[in-house]
Amino acid sequence: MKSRRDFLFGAGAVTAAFSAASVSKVALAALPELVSQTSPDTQAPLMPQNGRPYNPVVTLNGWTLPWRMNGGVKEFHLVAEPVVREMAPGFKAHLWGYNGQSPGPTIEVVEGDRVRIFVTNRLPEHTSIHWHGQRLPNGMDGVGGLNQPTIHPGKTFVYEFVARRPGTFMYHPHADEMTQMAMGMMGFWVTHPKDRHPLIDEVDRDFVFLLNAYDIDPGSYTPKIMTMLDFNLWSWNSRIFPGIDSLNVRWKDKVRIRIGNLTMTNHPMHLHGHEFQVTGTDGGPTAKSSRWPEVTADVAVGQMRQIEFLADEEGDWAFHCHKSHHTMNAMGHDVPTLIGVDHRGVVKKITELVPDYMAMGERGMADMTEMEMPLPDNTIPMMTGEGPFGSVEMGGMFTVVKVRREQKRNDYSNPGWFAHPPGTVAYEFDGALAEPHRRQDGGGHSMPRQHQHQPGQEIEVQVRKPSGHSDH
Ligand SMILES: [Cu+2]
Repeated sequence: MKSRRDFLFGAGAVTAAFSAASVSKVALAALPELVSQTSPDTQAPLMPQNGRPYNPVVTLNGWTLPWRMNGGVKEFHLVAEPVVREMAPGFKAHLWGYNGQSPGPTIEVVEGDRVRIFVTNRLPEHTSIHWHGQRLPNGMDGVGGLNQPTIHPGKTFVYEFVARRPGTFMYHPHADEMTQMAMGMMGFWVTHPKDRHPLIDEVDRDFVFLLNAYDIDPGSYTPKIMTMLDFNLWSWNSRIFPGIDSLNVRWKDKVRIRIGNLTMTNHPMHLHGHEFQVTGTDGGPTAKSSRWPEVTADVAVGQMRQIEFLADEEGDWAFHCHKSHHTMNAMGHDVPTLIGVDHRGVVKKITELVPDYMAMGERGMADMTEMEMPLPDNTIPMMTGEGPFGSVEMGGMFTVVKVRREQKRNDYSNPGWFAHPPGTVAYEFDGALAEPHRRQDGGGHSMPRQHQHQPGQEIEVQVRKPSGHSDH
């Protein structure tokens, strides 16, 4: 666990240097310190040093932005800039983000705080920031052209408002939005309640992350910005499994996970081994009478959901988007299904021309996890991640919630793999298998089969369906 001091002053973690190229000395002196972060590791919660106390959140593979108090106002400094984000070990993407990373740092405040945010634009084009879900004066809402002129490259704008209601929010540009969100510009915002709130429970662990998606061809570094739906990297906080940290909790902890969706499709978020309740949306905490147990909650485009559960089952529990192609990494989708196709003959002919050619998919796709085919530079196999029993065969929007008896309170470190008590792991049956009984009465009693198939005259379906892939 890193202390706040390590977090703020650790080697390489912080860049206080400020390019003076575009800002005058006077303006520079008035700006809060610029804090930047480039490590993709989940940073320790930022314990509040002043202002009203609260229990801070943990941003998955991210961090919380420090602030300074100035005459009773909490001042933050966001810098919109190109960043390099390691999306998984061995795979880096050239994105746009804030303060060194995509997504930008989480902003945490308390209900009733007056907040002033300086936004410096170091992008090659204009931008703005919309504070998604906040009650604020219209001129602070950040829609370029509607509420304010856009922030041109090199300029710094100031947003100021009172964080009026507690809840879970996001920030993102509202200028050239498709490009800037496809490039990774977004961040999380949490407003903690100032007193005990009848609909907001105190929890032991409070995690946040954004769902986001990119279209980066294998071997390249920059997302395609014109993509509308057919993204090929499905990520949480611009990380893809196995680059997504596990959520480490103590047995019997009350756990909250806040999820925001800034992709262009919905994501049914599914937790194994526990039931949770949706306790909040972007509209605020939900009424208790509206809550019911779930194991999957859909998070639609532009929505926030906060889920809560009692972590009362020990183990390593999968937590993922239930759209199965969102747990795969970069791949081409325009390929016919080859399961059951014997293509040994054609493979022999092709390898005479293309020595590296490899047949794929004739027994399913699991072979892909161990395939030895050379990958282009700067990409990642589409399913990967080693578990204690072998490959997990997952990529993208997947991680593990680790529930441990021996985990210390407020200790977020990874406890390693779960040690299963003897006799609690699925095992191989090695007895004799009986021949199955097969029905002999055709289509059943109400609709008896008219003709029996003659041996050798079985119908074989040869239809190939179009395999286009564009809808999510
Ligand atoms: Cu999904």
